[in-house]
Amino acid sequence: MTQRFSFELTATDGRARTGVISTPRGEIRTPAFMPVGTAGTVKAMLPENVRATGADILLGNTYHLMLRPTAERVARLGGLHRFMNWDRPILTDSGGFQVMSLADLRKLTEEGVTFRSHIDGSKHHLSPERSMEIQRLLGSDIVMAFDECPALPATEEAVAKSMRLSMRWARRSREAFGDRPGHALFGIMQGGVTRDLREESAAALREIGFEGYAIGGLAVGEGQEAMFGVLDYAPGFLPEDRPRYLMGVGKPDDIVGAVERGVDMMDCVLPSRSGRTGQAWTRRGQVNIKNARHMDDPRPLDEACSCPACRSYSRAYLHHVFRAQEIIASMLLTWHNLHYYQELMQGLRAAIAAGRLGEFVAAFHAARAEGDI
Ligand code: PRF
Ligand code: ZN
Repeated sequence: MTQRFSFELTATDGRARTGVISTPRGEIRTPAFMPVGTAGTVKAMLPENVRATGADILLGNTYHLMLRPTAERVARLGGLHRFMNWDRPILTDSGGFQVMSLADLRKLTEEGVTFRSHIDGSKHHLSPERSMEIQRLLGSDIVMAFDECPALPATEEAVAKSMRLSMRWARRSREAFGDRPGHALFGIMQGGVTRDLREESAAALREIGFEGYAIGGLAVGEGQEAMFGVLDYAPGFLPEDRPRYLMGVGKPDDIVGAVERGVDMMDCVLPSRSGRTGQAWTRRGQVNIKNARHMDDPRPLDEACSCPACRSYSRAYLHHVFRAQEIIASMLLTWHNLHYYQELMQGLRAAIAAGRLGEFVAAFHAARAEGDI
């Protein structure tokens, strides 16, 4: 192994950080946004085009891939990187979160969770040990510990009980993961919006020891103000010299607020999913390309954007192909959205490195306040 997993911070501005995660499959510039490739594809995009938007790493899902085509089959075919034609780093989520939101007839015990597939009703089991095995079979570079994310609203007592189960599962995940040079295991903090529980969870994870630490259990319906409230203290409970990953976040303004509060990595289906539903994200906020006001508009989505959708097509064309349900509508809008997200991350990284994050964030909010052209 020529290159082990490592994280180097290169600059900070207030609580915000910029740096580089090094892995045998390449570097991840932080703060990083990870496009979601749930089932072995970032929907509507070729991997080389996802790379062209500026992505250093993709997210894949244990839950979806274990059901179809199965982790064992992916392993026989040479692993997920080769299977999906993406040779850079892949982070895989551990499955528990998706079981709770997607699967049928779930049964949770100390040992793990039994459930039925949302695809064909077949019966399956996940535990810390099985999740580690699946993520190893997939060939994931960054493996997530197996956790439970309680559905909100929940009582503080229920959140505490769930968090403590997740911390026992985190220890079992660490033991089952073993020693795999070049691969990383991240622990996941839980504890809802309760400061003491977040602190207890972080202490438990630090005691076990991980290559990186995720903040889970947020963006589950609590609202941005409550989420930022937790992010005002939670990153500070985690080791400074390890990457911090905020799971499942978010909208562009969530990302900016999280980076200001010391988050290094994020993932979200929003840019890819909303591309397929006709929503574009630009410097000036959200644009719904379905809207009739675009029907005769010869201008690009964003004249300052250098993505293929903005360089070569009008709003009128994007509106037309979306209304006509042409596949190119999903392709172009997804490309634009991923490009916009990665340009935002590059802007945040450069601003932190220059000690000008405050100015950058002020300009970000000012452009959005102007609204769409
Ligand atoms: N745990 C895991 N995956 C997740 C979450 C979590 O809490 C979230 C919460 N936003 C998104 N994805 N394992
Ligand atoms: Zn564009």
